[in-house]
Amino acid sequence: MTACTAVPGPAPPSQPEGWRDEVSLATRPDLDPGTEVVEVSLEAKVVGVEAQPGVTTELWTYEGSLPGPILRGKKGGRLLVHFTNHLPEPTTIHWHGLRVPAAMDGTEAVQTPIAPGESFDYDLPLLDAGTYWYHPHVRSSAQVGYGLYGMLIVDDDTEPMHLGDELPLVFSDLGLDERGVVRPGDENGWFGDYFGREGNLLLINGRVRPKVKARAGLPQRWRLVNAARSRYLKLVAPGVEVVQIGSDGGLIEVPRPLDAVVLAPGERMEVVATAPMAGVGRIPVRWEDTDRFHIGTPQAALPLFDLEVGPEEFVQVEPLPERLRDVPELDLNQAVPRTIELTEMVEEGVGVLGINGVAGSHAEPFHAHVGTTEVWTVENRTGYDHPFHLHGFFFQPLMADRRPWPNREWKDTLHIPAHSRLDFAVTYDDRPGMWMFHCHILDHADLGMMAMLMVERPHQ
Ligand SMILES: [Cu+2]
Repeated sequence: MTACTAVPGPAPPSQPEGWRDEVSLATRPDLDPGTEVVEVSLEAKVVGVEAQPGVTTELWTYEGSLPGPILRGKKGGRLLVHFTNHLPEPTTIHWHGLRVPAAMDGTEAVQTPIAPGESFDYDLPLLDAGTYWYHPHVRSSAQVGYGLYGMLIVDDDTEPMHLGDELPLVFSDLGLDERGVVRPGDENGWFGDYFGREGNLLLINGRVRPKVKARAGLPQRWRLVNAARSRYLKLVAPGVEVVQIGSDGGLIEVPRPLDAVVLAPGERMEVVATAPMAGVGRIPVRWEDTDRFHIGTPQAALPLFDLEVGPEEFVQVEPLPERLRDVPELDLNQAVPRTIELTEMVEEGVGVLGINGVAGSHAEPFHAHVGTTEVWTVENRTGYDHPFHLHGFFFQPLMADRRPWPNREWKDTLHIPAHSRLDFAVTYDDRPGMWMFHCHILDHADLGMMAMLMVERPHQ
């Protein structure tokens, strides 16, 4: 606990010693002596990683670790990343969720991919506190599938309260053959893209079924990222009290109790998880199938990690505040409507995915203006689910009557169920340039469910 008190007394309650050792994530040394700027070097390279006990698998990594190191800065500060590519092919880094200048967004629309042996400096203003992640935006389904992803946290020193002992959790999967060799990123061609490749090995912070210790009754603040290329995450922790406190863009307004954490690829969530007093012992936290194809026969549940609840005595802690944050409601009076359809087509005998009937690779960009607010209607015209991701700007999901969700939050990735539509409102702040939007089942993006949005200053 970080709470300070002048009154001497017993030590504050704490999680068991070494409680998160098995899921620790690498960090990078800060090369800048000041407090405002965090400056790190980051290399992408191929190394052998022991993802399964006793089996070394050659993976594509940031700094040799799976996931990549946790990068961390402060709201109002800057993150400077000196990136070098030692992979066998070009790459970029996209900073998922950060409101960066367009030139720093890491897509091929704004930068030439960084060739093997070359370097690029990413200069990232940190405007919003929250849980983010970084990954390539070149051949992203394959490169993410090979191991390139990491968490990025932006802290807010003015956050009023201690919400729990922090546990960053990066969910991903890995497709390995029987020898432990990673499967080709383009395995099974368009068919693999169409279904979205799901790895057979489920990982939490790069480990198979690690152990996390917990003290009964003492909250843990889980920061969750779904970094899988195509797999949805439904996380079920039986008996554990789980309350959502954050979303893609930082804290939500009011804590929200959950039965399960559901994250589409690309989404983040922060929850406060409290192990129960009763049933001290091992709680298997599991992955469950969301049946994104609506087949009706979900896959069997799989273990993710074990929560080991120790016998320490229960200590009463402060309840969560009733209100976490104010998220301002966007003014929709002058809002411009925009309709986007997620579509599938057949071209030359194979299935192709697209936006408004056009595959991304040959689409003209959409246009929007700085300073305007738009209401997007995203309509999923296919028979399966897609997570819709808009680069560069947070949006506010709306209800069917176009009022905001009652418990407002900022999103950048939104699950759009099959044959359904969702509306959201977005205001373009002054960061003109070329942005992308796409399905975050990265195989679907590669198959064409991707488009560009040119945001221009008026009279430009
Ligand atoms: Cu999709």
